Amino acid sequence: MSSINSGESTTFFEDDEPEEIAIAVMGPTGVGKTSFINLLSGSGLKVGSEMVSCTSSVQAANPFDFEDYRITLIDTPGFDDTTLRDSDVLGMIAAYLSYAHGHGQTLAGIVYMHRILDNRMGGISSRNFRMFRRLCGDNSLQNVVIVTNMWGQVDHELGVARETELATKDIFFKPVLEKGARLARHDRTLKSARAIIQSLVGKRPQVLQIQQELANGMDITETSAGKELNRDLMEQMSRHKEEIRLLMTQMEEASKLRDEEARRELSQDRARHRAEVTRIQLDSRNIVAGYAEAMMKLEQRVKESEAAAKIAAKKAEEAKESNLRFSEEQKNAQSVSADNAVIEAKMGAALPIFGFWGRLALMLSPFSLSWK
Ligand SMILES: Nc1nc2c(ncn2[C@@H]2O[C@H](COP(=O)(O)OP(=O)(O)OP(=O)(O)O)[C@@H](O)[C@H]2O)c(=O)[nH]1
Ligand SMILES: [Mg+2]
Repeated sequence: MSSINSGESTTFFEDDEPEEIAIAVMGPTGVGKTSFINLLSGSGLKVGSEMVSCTSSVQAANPFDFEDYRITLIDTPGFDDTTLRDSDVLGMIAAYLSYAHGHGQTLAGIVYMHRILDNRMGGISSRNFRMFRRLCGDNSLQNVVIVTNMWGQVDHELGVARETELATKDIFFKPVLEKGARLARHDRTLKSARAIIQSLVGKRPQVLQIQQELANGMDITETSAGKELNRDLMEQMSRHKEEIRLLMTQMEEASKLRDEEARRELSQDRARHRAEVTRIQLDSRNIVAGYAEAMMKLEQRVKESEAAAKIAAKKAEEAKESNLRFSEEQKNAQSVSADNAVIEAKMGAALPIFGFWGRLALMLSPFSLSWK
């Protein structure tokens, strides 16, 4: 602890307390975001397989100390999740960021993950990256590291050639690298993960475009990310509609030729595309509601956690007092409920200790499996 003596009074400040910062991790589903976060923070957030999406909400890992900082890593679901609608993913990310900004908090950095084993920036990768660009805007790119991983799964020379392509082509990462983002490799070791974090700590936190837009009173559909999602959904829909038109022409021909089997197969195909059109329509209509619902749930859960923490702390205090009063036998009988109260009270005790990000992580953690 240091002190400043101003003559009349002495002000003490905690210069040995780590500075609290938050870093978000984004990228397509299954790219290794949660694994990266667990490695650094020692958390046990659930990791998925390559086939099925795993992280279904914005969740924060246990804060960990790194040099002079206490870091909270924020895990996010990817767009094109196999179980969530894109509108819900946008809603959850936007709500979390907007809530933080509303409380005067900004991210110190963002890690965007990309699998080097993907032989090109396919549909899912480029959609996620476009959404990421719209969420961040240009001003916060200084605080972005694009991380390539899964190097062990490609021939090294091929990986290096892909990395060069990603860094030098306009359709890939070149435009963001020119505006201050950096490219780094992660080889699944703690050393490389820490080097990535090292390059972000100490950066001046920046307001992201989506935070600024929502703070300016924009509706989520008016934000760049909201517009991009809608545009993308409409594009997907017109592709399906085009397919449906084509299939209908082919069905007519099959009917003329009395080829019943071909007609049935084409009809099944058409039903599949029609189902996709309905799904996309619902997703598009859900953009406003998805955000509103995520924000409402987040605020409600923070409120509930704060209230529960207060009650739990009081209960634990009471249990402690009554334990002291009762005989040894009575004390034993009470110990189970007292233990429960003590566990619950840990949250009550911890809430005032952590800073904003740690508190938010703690408050949402009992509920973080899903916001739905
Ligand atoms: N080879 C290799 N596999 C990895 C790496 N990181 C993660 N994986 C594997 O990739 C799969 C997905 O990892 P997750 O960490 O769940 O990926 P995620 O991005 O959080 O996925 P979602 O939560 O679905 O968005 C798991 O089987 C991991 O074991 C890596 O650096 N190298
Ligand atoms: Mg995950």
